[in-house]
Amino acid sequence: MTMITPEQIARFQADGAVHLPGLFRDWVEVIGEGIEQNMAEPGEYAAENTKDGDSGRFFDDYCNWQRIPAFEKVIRQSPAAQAAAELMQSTSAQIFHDHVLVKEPGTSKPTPWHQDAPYYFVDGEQNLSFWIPVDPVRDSTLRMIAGSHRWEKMVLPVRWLNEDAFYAGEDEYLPVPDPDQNPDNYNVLEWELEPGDAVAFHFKCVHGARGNMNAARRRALSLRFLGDDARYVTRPGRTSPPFPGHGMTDGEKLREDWFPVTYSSGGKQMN
Ligand SMILES: O=C(O)CCC(=O)C(=O)O
Repeated sequence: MTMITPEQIARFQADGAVHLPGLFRDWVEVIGEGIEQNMAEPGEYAAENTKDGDSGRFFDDYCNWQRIPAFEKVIRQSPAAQAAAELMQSTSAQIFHDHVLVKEPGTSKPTPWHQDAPYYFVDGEQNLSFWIPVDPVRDSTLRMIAGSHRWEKMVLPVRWLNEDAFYAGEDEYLPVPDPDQNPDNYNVLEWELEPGDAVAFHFKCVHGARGNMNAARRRALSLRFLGDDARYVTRPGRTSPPFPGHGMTDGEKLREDWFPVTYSSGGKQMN
């Protein structure tokens, strides 16, 4: 049985992003548990993304699914992997990593506009992230530039805290766009979301988010998947996440002992 409609696949392929109402409806509690465990026991990459003068708290952390059972359960047992394969038009889905992003009430810090692809050592067109909130989300929702996954050049990746360049060689990249200053130049997609909805988006789709100046938390889990054509590619510096000691070289498929294939269209979820 398919999980995703032909219309949703067409939207994802055309815009680089699509809203999937209720896809993780039955997983909100489990994801919420995982986020709480992650925040209580942060990993080595956990970061606080506010500086002096910013209000609130913007916490993020990634690559914890092997030690947080709730995340492993969502990755292996929820609709995520099959839905990812269908949207990517791939015969398989391989987990790349989990990413927790929490903006506490009154957080002024926006998430800078960026593409995920340049931070990653992954090349190819079959990839996606699901951004899954476990709180109702209104103006602090994810914002996507429709069609940016087809731009010829990648956008300069920046560090979230100071917004300075992530790699040397700035000229290789497009400058970071500012759709709010130039609204006529960009088609920005954004959706009000309920807990358990998801936005699926391509690694090259430019996205960002406002701060969370509301009275309620904005907790989200991103799950990132790779399809058949994903290959290792060297970037100009240490990637994010870095996965030290991975030992892969250009053109290789990502090693399955670190990045398991969790769905294959031989029909099944592979636990
Ligand atoms: O949660 C956010 O504010 C940003 C999320 C994001 O950039 C991502 O999931 O790739």
